[in-house]
Amino acid sequence: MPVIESTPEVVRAGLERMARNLDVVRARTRRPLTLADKLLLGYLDDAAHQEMTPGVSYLSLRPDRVVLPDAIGQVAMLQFAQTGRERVALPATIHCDHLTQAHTEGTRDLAVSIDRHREVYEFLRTAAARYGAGFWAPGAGIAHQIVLENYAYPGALILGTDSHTPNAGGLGACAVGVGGAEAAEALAGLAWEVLYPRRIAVYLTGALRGWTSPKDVILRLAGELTVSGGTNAIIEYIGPGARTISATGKATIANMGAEVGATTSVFPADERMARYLTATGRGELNPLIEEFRHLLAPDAAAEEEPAQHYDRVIRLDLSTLEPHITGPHTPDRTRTVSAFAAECRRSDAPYPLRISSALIGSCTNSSYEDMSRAASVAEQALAHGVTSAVEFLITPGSEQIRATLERDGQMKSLQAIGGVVLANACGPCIGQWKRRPEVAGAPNTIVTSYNRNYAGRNDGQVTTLNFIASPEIVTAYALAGTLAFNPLTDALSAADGTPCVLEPPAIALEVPDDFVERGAYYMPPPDDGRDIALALNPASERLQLMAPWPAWRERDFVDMPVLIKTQGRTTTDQISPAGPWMRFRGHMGKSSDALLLGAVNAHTQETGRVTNAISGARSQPVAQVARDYQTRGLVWAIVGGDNYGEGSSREHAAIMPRYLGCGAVFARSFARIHESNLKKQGLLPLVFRNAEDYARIREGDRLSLESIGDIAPGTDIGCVVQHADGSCERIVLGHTLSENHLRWFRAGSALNALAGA
Ligand code: MIC
Ligand code: SF4
Repeated sequence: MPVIESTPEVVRAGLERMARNLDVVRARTRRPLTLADKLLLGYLDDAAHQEMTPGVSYLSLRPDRVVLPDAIGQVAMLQFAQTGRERVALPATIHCDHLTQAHTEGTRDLAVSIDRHREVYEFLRTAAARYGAGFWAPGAGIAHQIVLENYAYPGALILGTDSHTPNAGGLGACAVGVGGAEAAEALAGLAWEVLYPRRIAVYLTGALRGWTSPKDVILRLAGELTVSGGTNAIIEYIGPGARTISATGKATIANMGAEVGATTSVFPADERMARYLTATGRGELNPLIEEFRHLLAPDAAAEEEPAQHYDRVIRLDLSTLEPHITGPHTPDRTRTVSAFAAECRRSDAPYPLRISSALIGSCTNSSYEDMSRAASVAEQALAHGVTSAVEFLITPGSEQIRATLERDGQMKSLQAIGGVVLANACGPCIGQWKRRPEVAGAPNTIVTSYNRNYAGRNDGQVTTLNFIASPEIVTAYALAGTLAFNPLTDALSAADGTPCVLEPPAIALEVPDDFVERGAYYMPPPDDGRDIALALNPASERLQLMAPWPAWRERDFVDMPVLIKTQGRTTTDQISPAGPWMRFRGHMGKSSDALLLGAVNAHTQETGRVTNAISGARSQPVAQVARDYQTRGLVWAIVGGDNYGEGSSREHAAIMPRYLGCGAVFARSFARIHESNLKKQGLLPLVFRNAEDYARIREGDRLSLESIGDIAPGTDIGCVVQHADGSCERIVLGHTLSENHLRWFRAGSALNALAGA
């Protein structure tokens, strides 16, 4: 059984394997390697024969570990159970983080959540024990933070069933978000397949100062790259500026690479990472990292002349970077806080200026350094008798960091201005947040240090506008209570009525000498778990065993009704909403009722409602219509716009359509993880060759794909669009299906193909 901890023996074996593989790769490529090249090609399953063209070849890799947060981890384990394997083939951990509610405060919320979700936690606990994975109980913290504290190290290749898995890039790991089926296959011992990403270099110079923090690096870049600019690319942060950022600051940047769609983000190994490893009790890895440092940084030639070796180079001087704020509703709508204050002071200011809540922490921003800087702002305010003007909530990323901040006083300062400490969990970041009655349903503004801000994300209310900034900037906004405040220049009113301008936060320690022990939240698996029964009640409404999807019936998809043509951006949050639906993540029948509930119907502009093309009934919930088509034996299609399925690795956004009888998804383009999830579940992701063809699809159209059996890698496929008025036209679709992906499609899913192999 694999050792779960990243022990020096495990790490050495991994790095030595990398070195061997890279020798083979170098002999074949004879070109300087970027860091991303090393971190991926070092893990090749077959370095001697692998095709290696960035942006074109699918790489077959052997990852080091798999991380399974509960939300998608449930489905990953249900799918792993389908593979018939006895034990996981590589180190894996399950984390209970997404389901925890944020209604009152941490201790109470945690107790209620444990009770409410007992059934799911029991399933995950028994699945971990039976199959040989480690189990982190509710209260331990958010998976990404726990991985950083315990498992990540420079050079590791980590898969996680969550789009923010790249957080571990802060410690030099190459960590990639995947769907549950992909994770289940890796756990079953199969190589993991990924499109060899393009390489984007962000060349950093200078050093952060004043109010500016690592968060601003990624907020600024999100504006430049947009939500799809990183698709199928690895962002590599190089240049002297990279070394000036703490490991946890790097983690924030890497975490939010998900917001620009990047496969992952990586940093070269450096002394800041060594410092974090030491503080988290893993200093014994440092000599090893030192020994293999040449594998953990780009070749000098690549760093010296990045334009020659990367597909795109963005230069950023940290010394001149200003604090940014982004939102609402999209992480790439970004500007400096100064420009934002000016925007908000205009007489036609577009947002409610009064802030209803300010939230700091989450998997993205709850490090020792982050919270120390936020606490420094709070302490300045306290000295002037100022406290938070609004509800101020703190979400620690883990129990280890929470307890350490409590021991060292930062938490006390944050509480003294009115901060309420929530559970160490996702809570308000993922719709588990219960708003106060006065803001329930009302248009309102929140500021957070989280990473996502899609409509409805935090509290299920599309009327909530979420603006994202660093924890210290969010704390300053909390004190002012209004968006019209410029934290850099404006004065707060002190208790005695005098004006007080906040100083930039004091320089903070990035790590303490040591962290408080992690507590008794971790359960290693027994040596042999085969006798342990999975806790899964067949009558449960929370969990349901998954049956294999039917294989393709070798019939063309003809006359497919279009279930919905979505308008604008369609995120996984819209295809498969979280909030109250999180409860049903382990039960496909139940969760499918929410299919596309948040998506906007391009024909009617309604959200989550469509016309039934057969019965003509208008304004029906999407899932109801899908079920109707399914009952009539019709295969149906979805039509989407650009970057369809952006956001999370939420596999339900692919499983739910599959469960209800979808055959193909047509879009102008796809987000990486979602496209891969569709393929894994045996669906056809197809892109309009001519982007304008999206506009040709009208309400009531039926789509017929020409000869599915002839689809081959790299070939286009025709489709006849039959309009309701009897006219028809032909459009052409492209795809990225490889021979292997087509095998999954024919078998009904990747897991079916695996079982049949
Ligand atoms: C998110 O941040 O959107 C989530 C919730 O963590 C998702 C995972 C999920 O939906 O289960 C993600 O990032 O992949
Ligand atoms: Fe949890 Fe939010 Fe982080 Fe996703 S982004 S893992 S929901 S804290």
